[in-house]
Amino acid sequence: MTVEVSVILPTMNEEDAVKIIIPQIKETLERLGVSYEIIVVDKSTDATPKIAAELGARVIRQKRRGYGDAYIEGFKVARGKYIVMLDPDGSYDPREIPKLLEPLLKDEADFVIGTRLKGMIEPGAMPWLHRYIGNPLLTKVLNLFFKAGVSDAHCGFRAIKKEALQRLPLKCRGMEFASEMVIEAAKAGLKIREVPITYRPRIGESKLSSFRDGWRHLRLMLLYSPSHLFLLPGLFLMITGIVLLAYASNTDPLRVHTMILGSLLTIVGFQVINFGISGKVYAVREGLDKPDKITKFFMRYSILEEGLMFGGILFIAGLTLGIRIFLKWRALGYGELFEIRSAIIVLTLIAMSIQLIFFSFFVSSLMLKEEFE
Ligand SMILES: Nc1nc2c(ncn2[C@@H]2O[C@H](COP(=O)(O)OP(=O)(O)O)[C@@H](O)[C@H]2O)c(=O)[nH]1
Ligand SMILES: [Mg+2]
Repeated sequence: MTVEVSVILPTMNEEDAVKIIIPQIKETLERLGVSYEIIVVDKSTDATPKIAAELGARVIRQKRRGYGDAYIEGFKVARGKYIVMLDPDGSYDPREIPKLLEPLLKDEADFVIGTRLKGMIEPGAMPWLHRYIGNPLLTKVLNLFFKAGVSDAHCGFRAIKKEALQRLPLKCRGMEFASEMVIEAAKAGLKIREVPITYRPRIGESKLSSFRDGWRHLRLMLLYSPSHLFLLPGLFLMITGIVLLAYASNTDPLRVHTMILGSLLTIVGFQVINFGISGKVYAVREGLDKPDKITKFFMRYSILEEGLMFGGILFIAGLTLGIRIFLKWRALGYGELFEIRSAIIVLTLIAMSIQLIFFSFFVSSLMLKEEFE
């Protein structure tokens, strides 16, 4: 018999909840008239797996830990053309499954995600910290970085076409899996549809740890988006630095303090940009990211020679200015000298030139594999 819908349920000590939820899922899908299977991926020490099996679910014992890992294991064995995901903890109403399936069945979407924030949140269902801070903030960052266009990135009530799911390289083992799935769906260009749903107080204890899991979502988004992590902050630092240097370089000698700050920001900003470009080129080489204009520019054979040339020019400029300071000092009979402002420029130029030279070698070495292929 072909299975149309696979419902995957991750469970960690949910014995009181699965008793209620699994029968509701069965009833809903039977009424909908589709063939289905219920897969419980379990990491419990209580009677959850036993109860689930008695209720007709296929129970897989999870070897590792984690919410993401549970789904990854569940996906491997799911046979349905459509996959439904939900926490079987009483917080999501299985009777809303048809609402999530409908856009898939009508082929209006590849991936459907519930939204609690545009739906209903019953009193006591979501802590204040998640409702007004964690969830909206992390969802905003996700939309800004990855243009996913969702209003509730952490909603665990989802439905997706199996064929679309297979295109997503999902790896996260923890709760941040929820973000990863949305990020990869957006990157893969899946048609994403949101459906307002109702969120109710869960039965049993939450397995989520607000700060640790919140940070894991943020960490993932930063690591997956080198341009937001490196390029934009790097550019900001460097531009601020250059502006400060220009503002302070040929006026009041007391502005050397401003120049020191300017020099620091310029050098550090330049370094952060170098890291960002290297990171992006690496990600493209490893197939984790698609090349954009910037990476294409840096992934050329001659980037080493060009980098060495520009690095050399910066170095010579710094050296020339340095020699001028030295000559001035010699003319003063190696006596008292106040050339700190020029010295700061020398320092900045030399530091940047050396960074640029080694950056060029580094980026080129990332592409060695390509050259020899
Ligand atoms: N198999 C498995 N399930 C887990 C694990 N961690 C959490 N879960 C389940 O994943 C679902 C989501 O966790 P929950 O505590 O409800 O987090 P919240 O909905 O974000 O508050 C629940 O059904 C949990 O029982 C795990 O390590 N393994
Ligand atoms: Mg839950």
